[in-house]
Amino acid sequence: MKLLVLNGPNLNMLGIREPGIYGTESYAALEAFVRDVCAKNGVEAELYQSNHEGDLVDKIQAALGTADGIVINPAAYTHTSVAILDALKAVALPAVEVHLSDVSAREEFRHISYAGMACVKTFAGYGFDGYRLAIEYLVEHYGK
Ligand code: CA2
Repeated sequence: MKLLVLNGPNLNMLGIREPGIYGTESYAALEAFVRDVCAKNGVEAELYQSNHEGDLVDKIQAALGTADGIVINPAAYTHTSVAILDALKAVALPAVEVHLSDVSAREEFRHISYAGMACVKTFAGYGFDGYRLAIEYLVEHYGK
């Protein structure tokens, strides 16, 4: 199984600020964690982080025909981006939404998720482990 693991804006800043919300570990540590989970599950993974909405849309489109599923933390674009929602709908691959923090317990504007409307599942508030839950969910339900 091939998965695209996408991370949105500012997640490259992990561990640098706001450790109370996002933890103390770096983005490189998150990548290492995701690669380890994928290896343990026999998954081939492409990891990509961008601070730009169009880049994320391009990457989602490129997954069509090359990936079997998508794990996505759209970060702030979660709450604003109809373009990412439309891209996920367009490729129609099984996608799982991940958030490090429990967005439902934070500001009201974080309660809406456009991307989530095109996702089969959401894991929020589990830190890095949310990515493991998302990968294992896709393997269990869509693996081959
Ligand atoms: O909880 C999550 O994973 C979020 O997707 C993270 C986004 C936020 O806008 C979403 O509402 C929830 C923010 C990512 C920014 O990450 C930072 C990391 C270190 C320092 C500052 C921001």
